[in-house]
Parts: sequence; C-alpha cells; structure tokens
Amino acid sequence: MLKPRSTATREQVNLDGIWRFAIDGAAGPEPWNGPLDTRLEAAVPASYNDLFTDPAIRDHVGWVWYQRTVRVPRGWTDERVMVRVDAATHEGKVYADGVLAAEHIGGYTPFEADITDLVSAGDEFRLTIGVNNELTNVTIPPGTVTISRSGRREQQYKHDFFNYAGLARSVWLHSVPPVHVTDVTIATGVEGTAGTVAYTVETSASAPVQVKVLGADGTEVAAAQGGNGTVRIEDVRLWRPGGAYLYDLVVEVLHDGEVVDSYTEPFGVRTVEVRGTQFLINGEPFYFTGFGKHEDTPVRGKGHDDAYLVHDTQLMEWIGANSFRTSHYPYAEEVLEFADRHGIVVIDETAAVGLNLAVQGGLTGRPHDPTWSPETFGEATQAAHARHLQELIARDKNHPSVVMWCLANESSSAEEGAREYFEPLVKLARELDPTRPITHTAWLGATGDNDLIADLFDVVTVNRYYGWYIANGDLETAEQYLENDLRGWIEKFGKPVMMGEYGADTMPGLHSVWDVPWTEEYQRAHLEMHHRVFDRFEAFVGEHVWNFADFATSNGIHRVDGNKKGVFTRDRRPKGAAHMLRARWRELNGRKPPAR
Ligand code: BDP
Repeated sequence: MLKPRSTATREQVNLDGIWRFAIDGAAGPEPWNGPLDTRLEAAVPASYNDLFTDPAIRDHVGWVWYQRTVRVPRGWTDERVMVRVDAATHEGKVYADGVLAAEHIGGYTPFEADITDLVSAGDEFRLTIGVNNELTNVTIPPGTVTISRSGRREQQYKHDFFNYAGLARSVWLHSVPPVHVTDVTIATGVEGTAGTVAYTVETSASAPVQVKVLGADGTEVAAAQGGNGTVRIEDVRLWRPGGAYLYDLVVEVLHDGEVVDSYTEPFGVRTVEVRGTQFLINGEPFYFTGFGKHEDTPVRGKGHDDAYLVHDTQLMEWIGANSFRTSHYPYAEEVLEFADRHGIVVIDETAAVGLNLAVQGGLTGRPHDPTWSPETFGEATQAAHARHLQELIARDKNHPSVVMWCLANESSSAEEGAREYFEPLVKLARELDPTRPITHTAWLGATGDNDLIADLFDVVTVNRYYGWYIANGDLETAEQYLENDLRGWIEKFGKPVMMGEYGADTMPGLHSVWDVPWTEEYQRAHLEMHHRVFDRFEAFVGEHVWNFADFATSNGIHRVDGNKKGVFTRDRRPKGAAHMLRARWRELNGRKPPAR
C-alpha cells in the first residue's frame, strides 16, 4: 500500500492531535452516530493506555472510540477523498458521519477508507474511528480473552511486551485523482558500474504511464515509458550500510498527453544475497551489529514519536550499531524511511509472536496444549498470518534498508505441525518478494537437532538466554551450552547463523564484583561471554542484543516494572554495558572479526 504523499496531483491533511475519546460502554450504544458523549480527550498518535490515570482504561479489553471533526479542503471537488489510518491496534473501523467506510484487522499495518461519496469538498464531517485491542487465537499476534474471578474481561497473551492499543501512528486525510497510481514495485540490481531498476506500476484504471529516475540533487538520470520495465542508471551511487544514497522514481499517469497523477517513490540501489554462510550486501560480506528493538516510550506506549526516532538513531550510531530488527511487529513507516536515509540495515519482522505453547511447558515442566492444532493455532491462524505477511511486504517492499523478512519470532518450531504451518507462508513470502532473504527466530527449546523448519529459511536466527533463563549467574556453564548450541545449528544447516536475541535483565545502579545477575557488571560479562563464542565461528554473521532499551510488559513475577534487558534505560540512558558494546562494534564496523 502506497504511503500518502503530497505531490503535484495529491494533497494531504495530517489529522494528528487531540481527539475525543471514550472506551466502549461509556459513550452510548452507537458512538459513531453522533458527537461522542465524553469528557476525555486522547492524543494521536499514542497508545491510549498510559495517557489516563484510570485503570479501567489502561486495562480495558474491547473497543474504544476516537472522534474529531474534519474539513475537506475546498479544492478537492474532483478528487477522491481518502482516510488513511497508519495503525489501529489491533482492529479498526472508520466511520464518516455515522457511515461505516472501512474496517481492518491487524494492528501494525495501515488501511484506507474511500469516503468520496460520503463527504463534500469544503464541508466538515464527523470522523469516528473505533479501535479494538482484543487478541484471539486467530489474530496476529495471538492471545486469549478470559473472564477473571471478579467478572472482568482480561487479555492474556504469550508475548513479552505490554499490549498497547489505540491509534499509535498518524491518521491522514488525503486526495488522489480519479485515475491514479495504486502501487509501485521496485527491484534493483547492479551491472558493473550501472544500476538496474526493474519497476512495475499499477493504476486504478488503464492509462499510459511514464517514469523517470531523479538523483538526490533532482537531476534526471533515467526515464522510460510504460507501466513496467527496467531502466539503467549509469555510474550508479549505491545504497550502502552507513552510506545511504536515495534516488526518486517519479511515476506519472497520463491522459491525452497530460499528467493526471504523479507519485514519487524514493529507493536505493543495492543488492542483498545469501551465499554459502555469508550475508552479502552489494556483494560484500555484512556483519550485523545492533539490537532487537521495541516501539516503546513512557506515556506514549507504542505511539510513534519523531523525537525518539531521531534520538534512538543517534544512540545506535553512537554505539556502533549498523542494524536492528523490528521485533516483534512492523514499525511505523517513518522509522523505515529514516533508516533508508541514514543507511541503517533493518530486519523487518511480522507481528507473529507468541505462536508457542511449548514455552510455558518448557519453563514449568508441565504438559502443554499442542501449539499447532485446529483448536490452538490452525488454518485460520495461518490465514491471518498470510494476510499480515502480504500487507507487510506490500507496505515495505521498496525500502532499501529492509534486507530480510522475519516471518515469526520464536514460534514452536520443534513441535509436530510446525513445518505444515510454515511451508505455505515461506512459499508466499518468496512469491511476494523474490529479492530478499527470509528468516525466523528460534526459541531456546528449538535446537539444530530438533528444529523442523530452519532449512526453509535463508538465515538461521537464534535467540538464546544461556546465563539468564538457563545457567543464571554461571557464565562458565552458559558459555559451554552456547558454544555447543551454535555449533549444532551451524553444522546441521550450513547457512549463515546470527544471534537474534541475547541479553540479561539489568537494574541500572546495581553493582557487584561477582557474577551477580541484575547488576551492570553481569550484563557486560554476559554479553562479553557471548562475543567470545560468536568469534569462534566462521558462519556467524551477526549479533543483535536484546534489547535496545528497557520496555513495558504485562505484570509478572519475573518483570520489575517491565523488561530490563535494555542496554539503555527506558528514558535512553546508557547502562555500563553500552560502553563495552561501543568499543567492540565501532571496531568491527560491519565486518566479521577473524575466527579465533
Ligand atoms: C524472548 C522473546 C522476547 C522477550 C525475551 C525476554 O523473543 O520478546 O522479551 O525473550 O524474555 O524469548 O526478555
């Protein structure tokens, strides 16, 4: 889905700001049918949970309602009028003056409502957006709604981050001409000193199309006629990790020789390839250094925040991180655009986190329900997962920063049924995007010996917590476990292997001269132990520490005001380990250390 942009033929109005707000039940039976009867107002973009002091809002399970008045610009008489919701977590409904105009399931991908027939240029209308935060076994991510002893509806889920909800990203009113570009797909290659740009344009009705490629200074460097084709850029400037260069593809739709729609899609020319046990960007081996992140900040929850985006990127540059994974859901498009412009490498992950009932069994030793079954995660879950994957790739396919798709985090990949579940999804991902490698992160219970799906993917990504959940406080034992474990994956699959997560919860300010978990020294020693092991393997291609910053989770006896595995605190101050990482990663500078 194209991002709304203002161009010579398109306009947009940003609808961020303060909206009237109510949780379901507090604003009448049909809140969309009139002015919302409420004293509350909420900020957009922001998750609503931490904005208010009322626990009934923070822990609400079900629909909430946002409403505001919007005026359609008077010049839009001949345009199609669209509302674009960048994210309604996890389900959204858009009403224009009481008429349902669009609905969408999936909390981290955008959707649009065409409201042309419901509004008039120059006039105001009432825009109501309903958002539902419920997770079930047929949503991605999954969850279960239960009724507590006191009769309250409660949301259970298997993922380790707070179920923030609401309108966490921007909402737009935008115009498109009657005949317009609906999709653009760009795939780049390199031939000697030239770049090749294969493009496909889709339009709302059949019409002639022309394209041109502009360099960063606006100079035209290539052009072509037709809705698809390949253009060459001589003396191309490549997009490189740490050295971004972007071109613009300007797409024009013609009618009687006149341009009736124009859309600009930035792109970078670069190649990505897995060869043997190497991960190559532009033909050169790339070593990932960085983090699994979260969209998580105080007060805003998962609300996108440009200030944090800039600051987090500064901190990543400071520490020498060249990459991150969008654990555990697609991030705001602004984040990827920023990464495109700043040469940051991204592993783009779906919201499929928590497809694993073996975790609980593994930790408690008690029998668990099968993960892959019609009653738990079956065909309907798989269909939701496929739809979500499709939406993710449709949204993010043209970002040069995205070098790999991660189809799921820590699903139960060693359990019967995993292969049947993942095979069609892998096939779909490869059809939708033949240009990028794919991966899946393996949880602690899946090893090179028992995993059933790793061979379907290009890169083996493992998440490991030796020295934390296993051999806590005993780094010597942890080191042996880790080395054996990694060797198992490397020898079995002959693919590049990277660490998707490793880390230790750490309370800033807690210190010890011994290996005491939760201290700043322990975090550092724990990470250093991992680095010793990583550097022993030729096939090892990267290290993503868990996590960039401390983040909010649901309550639990193993969480102290959230997950504390951040290298930075939630307010982005470095813990001691940050300085060690900075020294190592700046020295590595995207290259693998020689195997020791
Ligand atoms: C991993 C999960 C991650 C958790 C982490 C942890 O992938 O979401 O936050 O464990 O326990 O299993 O800190």
